Amino acid sequence: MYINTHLMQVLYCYLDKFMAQQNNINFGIAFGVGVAVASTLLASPSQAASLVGTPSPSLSPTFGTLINFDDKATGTLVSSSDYIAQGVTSITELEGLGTFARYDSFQSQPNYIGTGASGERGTDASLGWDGTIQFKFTNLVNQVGIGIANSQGGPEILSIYDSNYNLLESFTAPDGENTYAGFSRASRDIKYFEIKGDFFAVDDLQFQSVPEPSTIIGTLIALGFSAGFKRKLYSRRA
Ligand SMILES: [Ca+2]
Ligand SMILES: [Ca+2]
Ligand SMILES: [Ca+2]
Repeated sequence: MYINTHLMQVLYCYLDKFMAQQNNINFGIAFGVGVAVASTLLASPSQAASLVGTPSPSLSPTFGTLINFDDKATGTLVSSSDYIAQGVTSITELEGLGTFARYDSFQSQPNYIGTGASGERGTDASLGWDGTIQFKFTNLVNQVGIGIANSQGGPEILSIYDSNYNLLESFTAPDGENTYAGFSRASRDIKYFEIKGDFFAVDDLQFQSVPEPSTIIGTLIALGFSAGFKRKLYSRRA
């Protein structure tokens, strides 16, 4: 918060200089320094944080777009392209285990998704419902969450990746029959969200994309330039 407030002060200072000295060649140097300072401050790394909440029927937190997998009949296979219209480019089970489909849910009803009783990788608890479920988003997002049913077997590990498939962050979902978990980040840099586990199903995917501070700053700079340019045009016409 300090950085953002300080950054705004720096930019306002240079925008003021811009308005007052637009015919002064020194402005170019001053503005350049301002942008350089702003860029340096913005280069600080995102603050990452895991998110833990409550699954349906008491879903918390709620944010952005919700996909509850209840739009098709129980038993319907999950197709990679099912939720393109909602902003999910693809949904894939990366290990090719079992039958990746909608099953009776005890989170939001009637469905959650998983690999079913035949989805067993063979190196952990022999209960089925194993897999690595990957969501790829159309636009970069900064917050994601998913309901996880993980009553038995090994743990469920959540991971997020950037658009080059570099790992951004990973954590193990809390133990419990049902939980809700995900990530909330200061920057909009999440392209892929994966859940890898032993005996689990997922429900109530949520994701959202809120403007980064740099986007707001960029808009302010653009508005400043635009206002100054228009003023210059008017003064030339006069
Ligand atoms: Ca559901
Ligand atoms: Ca297993
Ligand atoms: Ca489990």
